[in-house]
Amino acid sequence: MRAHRSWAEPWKIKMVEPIRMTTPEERNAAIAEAGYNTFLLRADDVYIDLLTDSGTSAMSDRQWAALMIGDEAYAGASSFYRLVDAVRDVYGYQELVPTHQGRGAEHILSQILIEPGDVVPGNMYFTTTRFHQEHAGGRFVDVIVDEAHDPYSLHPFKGNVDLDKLAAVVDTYGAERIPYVSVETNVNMAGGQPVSLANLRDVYDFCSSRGILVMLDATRALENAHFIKERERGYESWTIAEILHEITRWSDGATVSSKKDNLVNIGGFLALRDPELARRARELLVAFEGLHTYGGMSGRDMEALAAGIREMVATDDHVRARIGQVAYLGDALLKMGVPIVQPVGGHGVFIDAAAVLDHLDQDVFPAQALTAEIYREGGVRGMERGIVSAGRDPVSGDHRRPRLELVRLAIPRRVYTQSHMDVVAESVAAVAERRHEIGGLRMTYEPESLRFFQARFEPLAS
Ligand code: P71
Repeated sequence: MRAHRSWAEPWKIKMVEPIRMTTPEERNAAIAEAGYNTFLLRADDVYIDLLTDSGTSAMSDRQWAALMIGDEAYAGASSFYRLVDAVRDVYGYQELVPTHQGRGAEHILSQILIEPGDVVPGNMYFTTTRFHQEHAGGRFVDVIVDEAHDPYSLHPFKGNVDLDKLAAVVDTYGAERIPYVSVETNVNMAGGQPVSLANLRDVYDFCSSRGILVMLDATRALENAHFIKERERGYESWTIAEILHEITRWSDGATVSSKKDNLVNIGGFLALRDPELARRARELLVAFEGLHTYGGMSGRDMEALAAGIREMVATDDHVRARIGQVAYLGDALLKMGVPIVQPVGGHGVFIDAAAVLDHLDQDVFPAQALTAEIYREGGVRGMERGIVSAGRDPVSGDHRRPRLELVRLAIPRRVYTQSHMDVVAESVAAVAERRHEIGGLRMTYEPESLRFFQARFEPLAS
């Protein structure tokens, strides 16, 4: 048997949705109108939409069929119980607190566990996660391995927690000021980089012996499981379903945005082991999200979600093809000489904007400028993941200056073909070729929090 057989997606296409290529003039006008922020573009003006892999997946025929049997009872819908069963079977958590999406779960978790003055260590920040930790009066402290901040380190598990950094945080603040450690699987802001099972186990041992909880952000745990199977010794012959169980085993609970791995367009949940913590979460849930048996989702949302959770682990080929497509785009860009975060991660390709636009200072928003240019070139929509996303320090009010200044091209699941990926690579390469003509931006409108969503910019006079 050959070592590297070629592979293809384990599905075929039954329904298509037309997309339209715009003219350069239309795109110039659209991006100016959007204040050079791709979040403010109309989707109709986008040709290939790689803004996010969140809520943009194509559902299967089974999931669409599941929508039809959604139970819309206000309380105790059968769809809710099917979701509870799916989460128990696939993730192994007994207590399910459904939410409208991931940030709803982060809000509830932060409110039940964080007291003002607390510190929450985590393996790199995520925007909404950190927002809710700060909103509850806590402070996030980054304890990810140094390699995560280096776009070119080939460390196989750049999402790992640095145990020495974690121990130093516990020494400084004391275990009683640390309600939990927040561990994200396949770390988004690092480029979709995995955590190893050995590291998850070490973190859990360290924390549980000090009375500190471990809460996963298991939003992309499936994609993390794929990398464990490929890269961590001892797991080559495990199924993805088995590895996923092993990931969640080393935790006390998890927040999940179901808009990613779970193959639905909306939904999320908080899952816990401790029934008492779950009781407190449900108390808040009814005020902020909805009754504890729907939490912001309709019956059909929960039904499609339950089906998506089972489907994502039904065959290992699903996640292999998904990550294979991401790797295909990454390889194409590398061949064309575009600097990207390596190893290529799970949900998208991250372009090193600081390297492409090395003539620009971080204060003139190189990743924001490059994202806008990539849209102007080929109608491809990406997202800034650099200084704009990092926001300002709540105490000093200065820009936080992340070491990674990236453009993310996130790939929706089961939506685009290999030819779309070729077009994306060609567009990015064309922009990289004329990189010296690309100037910086000035921020003309800055929201107070989560500014990247709605900030507006204009080109600096060159
Ligand atoms: C992504 C998103 C969606 C997003 C969120 C904020 C800014 C821009 C785009 C959402 C995540 C995520 C992780 C690891 C929690 C959430 C929030 N990601 N954790 O990557 O990646 O979930 O969107 O369902 O509320 O485009 P939510």
